[in-house]
Amino acid sequence: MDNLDTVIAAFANRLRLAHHVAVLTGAGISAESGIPTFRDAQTGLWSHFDPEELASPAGFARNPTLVWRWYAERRVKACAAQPNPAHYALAKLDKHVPRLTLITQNIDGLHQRAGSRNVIELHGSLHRARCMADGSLHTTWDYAEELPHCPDCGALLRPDVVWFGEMLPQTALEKAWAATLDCDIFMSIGTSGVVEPAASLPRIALSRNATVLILNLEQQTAARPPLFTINGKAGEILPRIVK
Ligand code: BV8
Repeated sequence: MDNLDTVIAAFANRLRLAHHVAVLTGAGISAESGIPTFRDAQTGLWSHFDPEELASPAGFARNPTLVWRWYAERRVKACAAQPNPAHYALAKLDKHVPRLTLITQNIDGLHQRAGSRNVIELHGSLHRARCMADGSLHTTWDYAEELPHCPDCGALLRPDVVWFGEMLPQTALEKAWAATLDCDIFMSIGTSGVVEPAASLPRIALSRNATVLILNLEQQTAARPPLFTINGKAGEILPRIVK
């Protein structure tokens, strides 16, 4: 376990020389905004159900009302939440480096509300619904309806998120891969690195000798360049890295 200040200073020095920074975020970056992560035992979303139950096509087909109720509840929580210092630090970093590609697994929209632009949403968004008939996207729908329907054709709407067993949006995935292959610094923030294909991105960056930071609550704090790992809260650590 290395000294936290030393590891932060060493990584920040490399960040100052970066040409292209790629950032992958997961549920952990929104934890300090009060949004539960997936794997937190006491509050994790998955502590109440199996992902196949709700976040899957089969789960939706089995019980669309239950699934819509779950996403509607999460959308209300995301709207009520505020971006935290971690989101703002990444929005600020975007102005400090020549190029930054922000890739998120999150569907809460907090990066955009913190001012980040061109956010690559690998797993979709709570703030969009998709028509099951023609695939049209909708950013508003009748929130009072337990089973919302397309205002244009009347077909059932589904949340515009990627469920388990579903392909990720091709364009988003290609942009994420391209940034991972091109970047000289890759920052993985607040993700357990369980869900593929997002989980492979830091490994791909490391295999190409990019400097990689992994920041979550499981890592040991250590500087083993080009790999830096920090055990800490994103809302506390990122503002110290992005001065
Ligand atoms: C795919 C949207 C190709 C929905 C999500 C069998 C059949 C089919 C596929 C598979 C299969 N077996 C495996 C797979 C692949 C599967 C997968 O990876 N499964 C896992 C469970 C093993 N992947 C897929 O299905 C993907 N599609 O592969 O398509 C395909 C197609 C057909 C057949 C074969 C292949 C689609 C995956 C996308 C699923 N949708 N979200 C919704 O949100 O409801 S995933 C969802 O879970 C999130 O988006 C996120 O990606 C993931 C949760 O991960 P994290 O974000 O990391 O959150 P987690 O709670 O795990 O960790 C939190 C972290 O934060 C921790 O590390 C913690 O320490 C840290 N933390 C906490 N607080 C803080 C903090 N860090 C810093 N500061 C803090 N304060």
